[in-house]
Amino acid sequence: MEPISRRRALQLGGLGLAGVIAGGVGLAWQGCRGTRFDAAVGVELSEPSVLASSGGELALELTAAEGDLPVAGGRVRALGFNGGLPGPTLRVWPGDRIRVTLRNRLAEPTNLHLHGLHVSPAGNGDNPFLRIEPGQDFDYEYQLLDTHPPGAYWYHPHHHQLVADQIFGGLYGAIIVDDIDPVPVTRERVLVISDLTLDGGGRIAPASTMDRMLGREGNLVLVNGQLRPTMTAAPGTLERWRIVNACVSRYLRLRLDGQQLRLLGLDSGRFTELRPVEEFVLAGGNRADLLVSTMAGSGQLLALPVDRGAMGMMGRGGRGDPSLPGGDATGTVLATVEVAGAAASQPAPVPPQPSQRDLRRETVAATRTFTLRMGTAMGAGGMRFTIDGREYDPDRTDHTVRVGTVEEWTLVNESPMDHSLHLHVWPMQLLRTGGREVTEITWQDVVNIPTHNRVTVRVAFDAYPGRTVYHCHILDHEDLGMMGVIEAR
Ligand SMILES: [Cu+2]
Repeated sequence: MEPISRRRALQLGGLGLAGVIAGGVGLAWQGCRGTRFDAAVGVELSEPSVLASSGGELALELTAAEGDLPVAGGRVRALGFNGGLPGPTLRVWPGDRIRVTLRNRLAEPTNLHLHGLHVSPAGNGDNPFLRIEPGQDFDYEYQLLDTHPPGAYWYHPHHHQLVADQIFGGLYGAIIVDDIDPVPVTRERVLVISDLTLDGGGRIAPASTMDRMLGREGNLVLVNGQLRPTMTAAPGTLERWRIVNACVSRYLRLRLDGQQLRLLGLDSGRFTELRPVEEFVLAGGNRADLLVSTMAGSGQLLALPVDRGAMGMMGRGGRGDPSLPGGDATGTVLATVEVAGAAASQPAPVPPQPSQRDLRRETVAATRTFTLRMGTAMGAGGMRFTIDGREYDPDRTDHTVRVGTVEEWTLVNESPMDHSLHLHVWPMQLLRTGGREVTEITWQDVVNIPTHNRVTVRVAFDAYPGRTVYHCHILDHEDLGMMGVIEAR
């Protein structure tokens, strides 16, 4: 059977499950693996296994390998950590030491990045320059500060030019840094949201040049590797959902009608005040710490379309082409929520949260501007993805900052589509985005920079001398060169 085109895949994605089953993908899937997608839909949500620290340490092995992994109720030839997609959830406390033996059983080099953790980038820490060859093992070690912010983080490979393929293939997992002062809830869930595209043989489809330029979006959006699972609860409970956007490029505009949603935090740490929301957007790499107050009824967790401005890049003018990422109007059902039965007893109210550090009150030692652009490459026939006019070079240090200082950065997007900026090791406090002042204290480690717009952030380089990277978290763009090197001294 012929592989379906990207356009066709996107159309199928826009039609949702019914379209997939009626279309080429579902039939091919059925023919090759004897499984249909709809057999898996509605199954209760399962969560990755949990590896928790004890006595101040979490020691584990992560084996990256290809295999026939359980995905969407069937078996898919994919990549996984320890045979799972997602890999195990790591649970640690502030002050813990994490020791990971990474075993590379892939056919290509890889490495490991702990996304969002405020840990050293040096040596065998969160070092994106390491290259672990096929068949090799490597011992990573990460020491968390006692003051490390609680929250949801995640891990994934970070070997330049292989990042998007290896994450699209299935290599990711969640990390939870637990709260010293716990939030009283009825239950917690970890929701790792990822997307992938299967070819006619039930394998992960390769990305085309156009996929990479737009930022590939898979035609199946999964929660913990499941397709449209169900979550059940009694009314009157309080659930805490840790949501990770592990998609390579897709932005998630999440909405769940019929339930009361409040954001406890985004990326790392917690807001001083809970933020009631009807919907919120997670760019690739962002995480939400969400409180759900359950109310009787059934509803759907939706990923609504996000216009990343890909159209402008296509030179077609205007937005909303349904054949392009985010162009469909219907969105995708990620999960069903069924709240029924006798009302449960309410947990104690959420206690007031300590104030987060506010860099707006602090002295700025230096200001910098980072400009993200796309341009036509001479002779190469492709598109260049640059920061400050340069493509990534691991041997070049683009910026040097002083440990112990606060800086103000202006992130400028001079291209016809949205990009994001992810800074390793040090989170960023948002000051202004798209001309709008951010009044509440908001810390993120991935920040969206809208097309032809700018964002101002402040960064506290309070610890950790060493070299690391900043890059667009549309990971196809990172692999195409939209990344730079920063050294803290
Ligand atoms: Cu980008």
